[in-house]
Formats: sequence, C-alpha cells, structure tokens
Amino acid sequence: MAVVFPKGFFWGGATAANQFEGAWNVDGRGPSVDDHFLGGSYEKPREITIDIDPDKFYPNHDGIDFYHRYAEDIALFAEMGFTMFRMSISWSRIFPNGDDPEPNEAGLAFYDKVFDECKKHGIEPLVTLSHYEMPYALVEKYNGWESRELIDLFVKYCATVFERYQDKVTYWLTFNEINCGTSDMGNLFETSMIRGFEGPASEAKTTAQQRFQALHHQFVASGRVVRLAHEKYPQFKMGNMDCFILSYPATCDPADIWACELEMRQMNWYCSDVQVRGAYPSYARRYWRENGIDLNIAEGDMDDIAAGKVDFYTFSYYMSNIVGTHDVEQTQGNMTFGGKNPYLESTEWGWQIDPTGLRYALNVIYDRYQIPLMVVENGMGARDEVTEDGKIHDDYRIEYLKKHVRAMGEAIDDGVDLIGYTWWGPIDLVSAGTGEMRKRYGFIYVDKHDDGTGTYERIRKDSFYAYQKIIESNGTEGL
Ligand code: BGP
Repeated sequence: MAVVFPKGFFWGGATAANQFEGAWNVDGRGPSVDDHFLGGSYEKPREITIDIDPDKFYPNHDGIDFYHRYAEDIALFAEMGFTMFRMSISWSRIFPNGDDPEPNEAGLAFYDKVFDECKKHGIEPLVTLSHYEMPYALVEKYNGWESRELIDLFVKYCATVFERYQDKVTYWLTFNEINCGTSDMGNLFETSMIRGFEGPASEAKTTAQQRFQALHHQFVASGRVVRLAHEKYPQFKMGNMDCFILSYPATCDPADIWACELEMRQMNWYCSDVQVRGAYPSYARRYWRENGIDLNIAEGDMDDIAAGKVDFYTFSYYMSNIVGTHDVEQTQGNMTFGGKNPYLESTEWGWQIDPTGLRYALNVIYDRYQIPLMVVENGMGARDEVTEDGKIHDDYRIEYLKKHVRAMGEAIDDGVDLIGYTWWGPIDLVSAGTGEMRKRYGFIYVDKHDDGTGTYERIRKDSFYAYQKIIESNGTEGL
C-alpha cells in the first residue's frame, strides 16, 4: 500500500471535559449531568442520582484532574507529536446553571490557559461545544433538550466562548455524537431528558416523539451557532460530530439488506444529512409517520438549519455491528447493542474490532457528502497491567492503532479527503458508558482506580512510543 497521509494532516487525541477535568465544583463551576452518574461496569449500568450523595462515588467529580495538570498533560501530548488536541468546554464551567445572566470568569480563564498551552506547543485545538454534559440545572428546569428554551441558552453560551477564544480556536464541533440522541442510551448524555429520574441509566426511557423533537431543537441550535460563526468569525471551521456505528446486513437475504439500510439511516445518516445538507432527508417523513413522531417546527427553524451547514464532517469510529431479520446474537457496543459478527474479534467490553469497516465508512461518508472528514474518536478500551519496573506493555492497543491507521491510509488512497485523526482518550480517563477507569484507552497511563484511589501519576505506555513514531513519519513508518 502506498501510504499517503497528506502534508499537514492533523494527528492527535480526543477528550471530553467531564471525563477528565475533575474539579467538578471548583472555581464557580456548576454540576453537570455527568456529576450525577455513579460508576458502573460491563455487567452493571451506571446509576443516576438526583441529589449528590456524599457517601457515594461519582467518578467524574475528580476525573483525572486535568484541571490542575493540564500543562503536564499537554506537554506529554506534544512529546508524542500531536498537532491537534480535541477537547470540550464544560458548559457549566462557563454558565454554572446554564441560564445565568453573566458567564463565570474563572471558568473562561481556565480555557484561556489551556489554549495558550496548546499554542506554546504548536497544537491546534479542536473544541467540542457540548460533549455529553449540560448544566444539571437545565435538566431540572427544562428536562434538557426537550425544551426549545435550550436553543437560546446554548447559542448564548457558544457566542460567549466564540468571542472569548476567537484568536485561539479555529476548529469547532457543535454536539458530540448527536445521533446518539436517536436512542434511549444516547439520550441520557446527549439530550439529557432525565428530569426526576433516579436509578439505573438503562431504565431511563423517552418516547420517539421526545427524542426527535429534542434533536430538532439541537439542529436549530447547531444551525444558529454555525451561522453565527460564519457571519462573525469567517476564520472558523465548523464541524458536526456523529457516532458512526457501521452496520452490515447479517445475510444476503434482501430483507436483511433493507433492515440494515433502515438502521444506517436512523443511526448514521439522519443527523448528518441535516447538518451537512441543511435540510431533513427525503426518508424522514415516512420515518416520523411510522414512529408516531409529529415534529413541532417553528417558523424560521428550517432557515436556521439551511444556513447552518457544516464545513467538515467528523465522527467517532470504534466498531461495527450486523443487522438482520433472522436470529442474530447480540453483543454490547458503543452506546448501543448490536449483532455479533462471526468474522470479528471483540474487546473485553464486547466492541467488535473492524479496521476495514473504518476504510469502508470513510468511503461511504465521503461519497455521500464530499466535504473534508476527520476521525475524531477511535480507540480501544482495555485493562492494562503495570509491570514491576513500572512499564505498560499494551501490544493489543498498538495493534488496534496500526490497523486503523493503515485503514485510513487506504481510504485516503481511495480518494477520501481525510484531514485529521484524534485517538480517543490519549490519556486514561473515565469511561462515558461504564464510568470505569480500568477501561483504559490511553497512551498515557493514569494511576487512578475505580474505588477512587490512586496518585494520578502519569506513565508513558508502549503505545505512547508507537504513536509517536507514526506521527513523526506522517504515517509512513511504524505501521
Ligand atoms: C464515545 C464518547 C466518548 C467516549 C467513547 C468511549 O461514544 O463520545 O465520550 O467515552 O465513546 O466510550 P466509553 O467511554 O464508554 O468506553
């Protein structure tokens, strides 16, 4: 294979504020949704509590303490050669209750320091405006994105950070994995319609009407934010962000092919068709009708959506599934369950490893949209052992990394305009799905454990050096 990563290709890593900053109630920050989630595991879903119980352990509260260690961590990213660092701004650090009249200056000042540190090392920030966390007060007051009120509040928050960081940040993403809002699991973090709910996350349910109405509000909000950026800050580049769960038909039975197509539309295309093309797709009307969805679309909404077309498309890619109409064995996956593919191996958490699927996904996405793409999450959650001499030999992660980098090289050679790759969790952080620390993604180990113990010491794993080599050679060596 000719390895063809273009000059200036962005190499880096991706994080989310709630999963690694910690300092959940420091310097004026208000609690976000994730601060109400307890830790879980593969077998046991995370639980949500309405009040913060001082006798329970909330893993996101301290994260990995990036809030106080950002300089050390960004220096480690720079040592690996990162040219891009994907991070999110915690909305409740800026507006603690989501609807405060004035922003919290201490919160704004924190991100100034982070962006300055990136600049010092020549790292381009890629900022997610909303990565699975809204101020919890908005859940109590409005039931999250179910309410239209959220549109103005979100636009105000975005306008505030755009104005503040206009000289420091160029690349922005509106909502992380917006398409997870189409299902109940994603709805917890993504649209946060959990007012009054307490108990296992898997039992928090919404109707299709609520989910698709909430998504409509997000599309309008995203449209307005992208329009604002384009009008006021022409240097900004605005992207969407989808959780791409590639589905294959389980058999060549035409019924399976169609079932798979429907799944692909609902999960992977519905949201990005809106955000990239600026209108609802042709298949939406029938989907709404057959699922009891009657959208309330206000005057001007479709203009906002039309004006808010993104400049580049981004997605997370971890795994693939199969979909069929016959008996299909189920396995766990990213934010979802899916059919087990007998040709693929899985991680300990049941996520099916499929690098060829990444090449395939890149090709079909690019064929559909013809705008630059970025893979802004990809990675492997695994248990790591620290040897007696303090090393971590994570060959499994290196293998996963190399295969996926090779797949991206193939896709570029296929003609795909891929401009960047940010590995999920370049430093160990709290898992979104399970709240665990032992489900580690990092090239950098963090001494922090599921019972809350640990020194927070950072240790370079073997994969740290493997990624460093790939970046150094712009994807021509180390594969
Ligand atoms: C994505 C989320 C991330 C991240 C990742 C890994 O869906 O955008 O926030 O957590 O998946 O998932 P997990 O942490 O559940 O292993």
